Amino acid sequence: MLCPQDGPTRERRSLAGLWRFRLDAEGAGRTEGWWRSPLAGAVDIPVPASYNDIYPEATVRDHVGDAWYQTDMWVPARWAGQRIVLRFDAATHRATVWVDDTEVAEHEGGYTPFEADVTAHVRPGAENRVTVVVNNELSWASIPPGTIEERPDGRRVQRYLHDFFNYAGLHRPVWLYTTPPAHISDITVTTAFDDTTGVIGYQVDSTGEADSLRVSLRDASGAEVAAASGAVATLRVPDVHPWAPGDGYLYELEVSLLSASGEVIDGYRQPVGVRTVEVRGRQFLINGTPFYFRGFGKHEDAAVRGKGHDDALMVHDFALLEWIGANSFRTSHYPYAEEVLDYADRHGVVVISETAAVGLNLNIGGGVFNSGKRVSTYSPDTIGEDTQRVHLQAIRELVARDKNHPSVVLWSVANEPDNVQPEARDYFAPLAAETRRLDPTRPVAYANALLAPPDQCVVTDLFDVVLLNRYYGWYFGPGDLEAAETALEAELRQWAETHDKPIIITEYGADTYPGLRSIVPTPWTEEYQADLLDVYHRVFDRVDAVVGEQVWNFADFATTAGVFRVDGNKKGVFTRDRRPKTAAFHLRARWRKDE
Ligand code: BDP
Repeated sequence: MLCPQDGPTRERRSLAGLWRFRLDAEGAGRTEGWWRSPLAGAVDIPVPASYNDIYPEATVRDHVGDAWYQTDMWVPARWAGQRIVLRFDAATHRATVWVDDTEVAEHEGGYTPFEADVTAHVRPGAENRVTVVVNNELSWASIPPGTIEERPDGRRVQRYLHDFFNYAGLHRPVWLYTTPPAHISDITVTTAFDDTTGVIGYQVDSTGEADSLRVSLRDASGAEVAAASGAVATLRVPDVHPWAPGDGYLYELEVSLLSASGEVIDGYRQPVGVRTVEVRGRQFLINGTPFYFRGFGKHEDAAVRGKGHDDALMVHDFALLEWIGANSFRTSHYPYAEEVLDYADRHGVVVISETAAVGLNLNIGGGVFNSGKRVSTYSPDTIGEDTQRVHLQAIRELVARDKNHPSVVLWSVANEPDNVQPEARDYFAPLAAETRRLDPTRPVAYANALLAPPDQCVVTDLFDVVLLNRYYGWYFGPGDLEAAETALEAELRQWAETHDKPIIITEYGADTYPGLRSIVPTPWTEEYQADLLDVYHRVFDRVDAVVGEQVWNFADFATTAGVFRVDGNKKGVFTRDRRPKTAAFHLRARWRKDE
């Protein structure tokens, strides 16, 4: 799926700013037709942002149900004759959109874009009303899943099994943009090497009347290095400059749709990073060279804006990743804004791109394990066919959006699902197969929780890489780092012996209250977090199959209230406002030791 872009044949307008907003817990707006007129009783709401923390009422923060957004947009008169598209980069978790009185789009899934051709519904040279109803309810048929508890006093409370706050709203930019009626609708690029020559395959999909198609590949200085014609072809670039970790070198593929007289009907510029990814035995290779992941699981999370995309925060976070010596991160636990992937592409940061399938496990709730007997996760009334159908669609939309990003080297189809019950195989086999069918160029994985050691997990063989989230010394044996070291090493060796696959530790860490200090090992102190990371690192360095370490978490983040959480999850190496804890300096010393 192509991002909106400005260019000689295309123009885009951001609809960022203050919109009108009204909560609708009763769902009255759908029956009363609130899209038909200016929203009554509306307040201002910023777009993009989560709405939850903007106003100081618990009814806003904990709202369950519909929330209405509305704005008026001027469509330039000069756009007459163009194809006009309304695009939402994200509406969490589902939305219906109207332009004036006409419904133009409906979308399920809170972290991938959707758009509608609104040419027939807007009036160029006039003001048009856009109304969006965003719904944040989680169910067994949503990704992530959840349930709603009806309280005797009439309140509806959203319950979920993941450990981050259920922020909702229009989290990412909204665009109105044009393409010519005949236009380029999609581009797929694959890259390989033939010795030092880059081999770039492309496929262009287009819609409407055109005579021919031309592509030109330019290097970073703007010089043409290869050209071809036709919708599908291969380009060869001698002495190619590869995209590599730490070297975000990008070429630009300019695609032009031409008329019979050679006039450009539509043009699109697609950045291209030439790199390969391969899993060979217990190694993860980028451009044929073993790669070791250093970094974090992150969240899109900050004060006030919640999960709202913010360029200032994004650039700052990347600057901190560089400061600390990280070369990678996982988009735990949902696809991040595409701006983040563009930035990672341009700066050579490696990304594990994850779907929003988190909490598919009735035996863990937000990192906290059920005690006693295991319950059944997969059933017709819980994680079942409906969940799987929505999950498959989430994978399709993720691959469609991220397939051309060189920074993305691995798909993670889920975080900590129940992978012990036999039904897990039936659930995951089609997901792994579909991900591979959609993208044969990248390995596929899922993040495994401690409940499933290698002899009990029934799905590891379906995937290419073992991703492990481990909490020895925290949830298991809190305070006992010696026991943690022994147990971690024993388990990692067991994985390495059972499976000939690389292992990335995608989570390890400890909640840490900034400023709490202690001489003796004491959970929640800054020293304990730093010591725990040091212990894990010693073990990683002793087990060859470990090809990566991603600390949980980059920064403290908001989550559901509970006795295990002090104003959010505090496993951040940085606080929520991005101040370093002691562990940050330990990581920096390790990750930048060769500099
Ligand atoms: C893991 C989850 C992650 C949690 C973390 C924790 O993958 O989302 O935030 O535990 O408990 O189980 O901090």
